[in-house]
Amino acid sequence: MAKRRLTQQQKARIARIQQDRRQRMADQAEAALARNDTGELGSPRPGRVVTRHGRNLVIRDHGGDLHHCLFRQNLGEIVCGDHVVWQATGTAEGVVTARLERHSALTRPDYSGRDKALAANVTQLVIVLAPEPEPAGFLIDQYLVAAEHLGVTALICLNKADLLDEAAWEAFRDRFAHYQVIGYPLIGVSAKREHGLDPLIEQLCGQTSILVGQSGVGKSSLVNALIPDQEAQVGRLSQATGLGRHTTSATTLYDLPSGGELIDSPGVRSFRLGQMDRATLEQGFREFLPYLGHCKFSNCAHEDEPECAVQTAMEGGDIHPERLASFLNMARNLPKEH
Ligand SMILES: Nc1nc2c(ncn2[C@@H]2O[C@H](COP(=O)(O)OP(=O)(O)O)[C@@H](O)[C@H]2O)c(=O)[nH]1
Ligand SMILES: [Mg+2]
Ligand SMILES: [Zn+2]
Repeated sequence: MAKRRLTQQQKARIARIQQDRRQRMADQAEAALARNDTGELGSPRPGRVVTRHGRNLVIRDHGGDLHHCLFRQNLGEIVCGDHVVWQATGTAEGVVTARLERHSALTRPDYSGRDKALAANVTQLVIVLAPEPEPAGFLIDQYLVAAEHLGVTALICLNKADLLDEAAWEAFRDRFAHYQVIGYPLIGVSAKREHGLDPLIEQLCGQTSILVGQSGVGKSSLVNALIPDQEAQVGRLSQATGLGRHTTSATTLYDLPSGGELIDSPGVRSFRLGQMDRATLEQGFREFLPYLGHCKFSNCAHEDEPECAVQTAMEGGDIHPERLASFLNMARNLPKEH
């Protein structure tokens, strides 16, 4: 598709239309909430946030039915994946009256640099890598530290197997084999050819997963391959809200046909490690755990101190040199401790 250049005038017009639409939806939400103040509410029911658009939520009940709900600002941020309590109203919209505790929250910086929740109750990060674009330095370890910090499982998906011949693919895979040794599954696929997806589908079963990785590695292509009925699911969502299909650009929880859920989020590209201290960073390297606290110096930086248990483990082959290099690199970038 040829990229059409929009004139300033056209851009302004589009911005105005979008602003009007947002305002209209906010007004509708306010009006509905006002009606509910005087009306009868149904009994409280549990639900899961499938997607959110402004103050509008699509809530899935335990039976799998979708409900258009609104929420008041005093409940705080409510995001895709949150577990909530909602109540039916006389009108088409329900009202969310409570947000349940989150087990995990993926965050990203907002326009002012503050961390803002992107998706809640994710249980697994799928780190997607490909031969092209070449995997960036320490990114994989940053995602793994984030996963450990969040308390969620992680697996590594190597995509674009079709780009390489067998020997080259084996060589590419070998570069990451040490992750499998420390318990992170390594799964090779081709999203384009839809090859090798079964072991991945198996790992996604029973989890709420989100795909992370550099731009261009094939996350969107994988989502398409894994959720063949994505269009139909989106159709049901826009029907439930009456908000139209522009809701599809929002972070959305999809059902996987063989079980499990996949969150597709345009914001995930700016997902980042939150602020953390040195101890938390150390805990993020799971194979370091048996050695922590065994160095000669209690404040050992694991760089070149004598009798460093981590360095010794590396020399003995129990810690991969690249992982230690990653750790040292990330440790140098920590904010200074006082
Ligand atoms: N050869 C090949 N190309 C792929 C594969 N998966 C994705 N691509 C291509 O890689 C590019 C980026 O894919 P996309 O899904 O948009 O990546 P994203 O930025 O991570 O969402 C597109 O041109 C895709 O067609 C694959 O398995 N094999
Ligand atoms: Mg994409
Ligand atoms: Zn040490």
